[in-house]
Order: sequence, then C-alpha cells, then structure tokens
Amino acid sequence: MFRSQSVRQSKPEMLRHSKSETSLASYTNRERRRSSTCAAVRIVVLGASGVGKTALTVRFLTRRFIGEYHPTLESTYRHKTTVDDDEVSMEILDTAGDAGNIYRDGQTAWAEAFILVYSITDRTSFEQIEQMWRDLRAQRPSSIVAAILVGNKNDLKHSRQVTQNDGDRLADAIGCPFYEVSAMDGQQIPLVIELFRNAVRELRMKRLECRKHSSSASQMKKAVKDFLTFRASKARLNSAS
Ligand SMILES: Nc1nc2c(ncn2[C@@H]2O[C@H](COP(=O)(O)OP(=O)(O)OP(=O)(O)O)[C@@H](O)[C@H]2O)c(=O)[nH]1
Ligand SMILES: [Mg+2]
Repeated sequence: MFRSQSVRQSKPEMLRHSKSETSLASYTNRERRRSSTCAAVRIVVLGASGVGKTALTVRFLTRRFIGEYHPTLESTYRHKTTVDDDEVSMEILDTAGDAGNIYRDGQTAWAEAFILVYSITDRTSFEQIEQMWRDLRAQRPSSIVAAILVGNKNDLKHSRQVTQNDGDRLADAIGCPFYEVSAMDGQQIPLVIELFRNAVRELRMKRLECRKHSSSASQMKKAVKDFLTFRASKARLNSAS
C-alpha cells in the first residue's frame, strides 16, 4: 500500500527531451556514478498518443497536473525515491505516442519495467496495448520484464469505452497489476504514486522468482549429475566383479 510517511521523494532530474537523442549512452560519467550508488530501475511508459502518459509521469514526479503537454517529444527522467525502505534510482522514459517508436529506438531492450497506459475513453488505445505487449514478449521472450497496466482518465466515466473487467482480463493475461486512475483528479495522486512504485516492486519480485527458479534448476541439474555418476560407478563395480 501507499506509505506516504516512509517515502522520501527527490526532485526529478530531466535527462533529455529530444526525440533524436534516444540513446542513453549519452549519460555523463557523473550521472552513471550517482546511479550506481543504489539499485536502478529503468521504466518505460508506453501507450497510444493522448492517453495521458506524460500527465501520469508528471503527476508522479511533481504531483502537478499541467493540462497540456507537448505531444511529440520524448523525455527521460531520473528520480530517486525509497520503495519499501530501499533506495531506488528510477529512470523513467516517457515515450511519444507513436507506438512504433519503441521498436525503432530500442527502448524495449533498455527497459526492465513497462507502464502500459490506455485511456478508458478510447477502445483503440486498449487494443494497442494488447498488441504492444504481444510484440514486447515476442522480442524478449525469456528476459525478466515487469509490467503495470493502467487505464487512465477514469474521471471521464461517461465516455467510457473500456470496462474495468476488460482491464482486469488483460492484466490477468499479462500477469500484472492493474490500475484505473485519473491523472487529472488530484484525489488520485496517491494511486498514481503507488502504481509507479509498484513497477519497482513487480520487478523485484520477478528478479527474485528468476533467481529461485535458476537455483532450483541448478539443484536439479546437480542431482541428475550425482545420480548419473553414481550409476556409472555402480556399473563399473558390477563389471569388475
Ligand atoms: N480528463 C482527463 N484528461 C487527461 C487525463 N490525463 C491526461 N489528460 C489529457 O489528455 C491529453 C493528452 O495527455 P498527455 O499526457 O499529453 O498524453 P500522452 O499519452 O503523453 O500523449 P503523447 O505524448 O502524444 O503520446 C491532455 O490534454 C491531458 O490534459 C486524465 O486523467 N483525465
Ligand atoms: Mg506525452
């Protein structure tokens, strides 16, 4: 749950604001050194144009809702915070709404967690998320990827085209938490903060699962190897006697 008392927020730092400078290799050494002092999590905010990706990101980073955001630029922010008592350095890439963008620019490979945003007032934006997720998994079938599904603009319920059940079902299919929120509604700021933090938690959980899985797989491998060695030595003894 959201724990505003125990959470420290730092001023967000914008790293770039240009569609042409998409490579994160442009980070300075100073920035690299700083981010290496605590766990870093790379998050990409994805979704169709106009669903509120920038509004949500800006809400999370500054608690403000500006209303109009540049529709075509893409920005990466670095933000230090604490999630469940651990310091985390978040790098958040707010993509431009051109869905093909992520595949062109390689953010898919860069990101560890995805915040998948659609608007509850736009059915097409929901269907685009389904497609994006399929493409993402096809591109990174075996890597650890955390996701959070977000249906934004729930202040516009009268124009709803995507039900909460639709969102639940898609989240189940993806295997991720689901939030219906409004970046515009000031009452929902805690929920917006929570969903970004949950991206970090999800990633931690996935990493842990992966470690457990690989350790039990290596234990299994060792047991099989021990058994085969035992069987071979028994066969040698039998043939010698
Ligand atoms: N009513 C309402 N409007 C919102 C909400 N979130 C964003 N908007 C508005 O929707 C429009 C698009 O928001 P953006 O945050 O620019 O959307 P985006 O997904 O970043 O769009 P691109 O950058 O073009 O991909 C703006 O006019 C916002 O004010 C919300 O929760 N409710
Ligand atoms: Mg935007």
